[in-house]
Amino acid sequence: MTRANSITLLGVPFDLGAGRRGACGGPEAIMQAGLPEKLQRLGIPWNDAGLLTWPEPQLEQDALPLTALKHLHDVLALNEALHAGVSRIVQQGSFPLVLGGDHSIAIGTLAGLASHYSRLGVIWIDTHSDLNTPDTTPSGNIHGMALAASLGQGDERLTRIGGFGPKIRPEHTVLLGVRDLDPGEKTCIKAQGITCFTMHDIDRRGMSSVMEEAVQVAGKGTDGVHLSFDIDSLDPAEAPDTGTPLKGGLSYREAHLALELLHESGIVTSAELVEVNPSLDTGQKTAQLAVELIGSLLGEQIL
Ligand code: 4U7
Ligand code: MN
Ligand code: MN
Ligand code: MN
Repeated sequence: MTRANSITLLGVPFDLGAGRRGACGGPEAIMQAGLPEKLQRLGIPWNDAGLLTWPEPQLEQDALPLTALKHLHDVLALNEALHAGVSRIVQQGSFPLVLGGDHSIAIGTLAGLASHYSRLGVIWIDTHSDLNTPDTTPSGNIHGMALAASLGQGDERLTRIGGFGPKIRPEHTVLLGVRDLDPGEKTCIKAQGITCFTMHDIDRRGMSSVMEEAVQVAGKGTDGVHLSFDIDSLDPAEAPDTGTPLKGGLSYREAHLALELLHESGIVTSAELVEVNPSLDTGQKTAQLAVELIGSLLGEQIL
């Protein structure tokens, strides 16, 4: 929480960017799991902007072939509204903490932020890189394209949410926790020169060293840094309730350390936590984890 006088929570109950339904229940599950009490205990001034609402899309979904950009019109309508919602929070001098929802909502979050920060750094903690475009996507699910769209790659309707784009630049973008890339995503990371710390890098170097470099890359020459945290970056043993779980993820302790180090760095000016899917029915475990991780990001300490 740098430069902000408070935190503002904004829930985004949206899941049409994902292949599986259910992440729309994420914001309520995270609140129910005790986020208000956590913020209270930390003594951080906070507001609740509630759950975002957005207009029904103008075009019928079935006017589009359900192949390369699934539910495009819903994703567009949601992200235009989210752009405005996040922009308003920054305008008020508050720190936006966006609760998803699937990761396609990052397009609107970044649009709202980039309308205030002209050189925004991004730390994207995720199993995946979300760098697909309509030409490379194996699924057509837009949550797998959110980072690409924000960098200006792919369908123009997605890259120009808020009426402008790109929102961020590859040299200020850091991926961390990556362990599943599609062929087009690998090409994109190399071609664009995006800094990418895979699970292999974290195993070899340790989270502390990797995060130190991530903070340098995202923080150098930028006027704000956004954390986009996909809960599927954790190992499914810790975070089972998510749409695309994959073994070999961050441990509970690595994830906490990452967020503690980000807090210590003092560079983070906004955050979102996405892909908690409570409908997958393993109780509250994943939502509780989300609350604990947010605590670390906001400065909760052992001693
Ligand atoms: B998430 C995937 F093919 N790459 O594009 C795709 F493996 O927001 C997964 O990171 C995307 O959870 C996952 O559909 C998107 C797939
Ligand atoms: Mn993601
Ligand atoms: Mn993911
Ligand atoms: Mn996922």
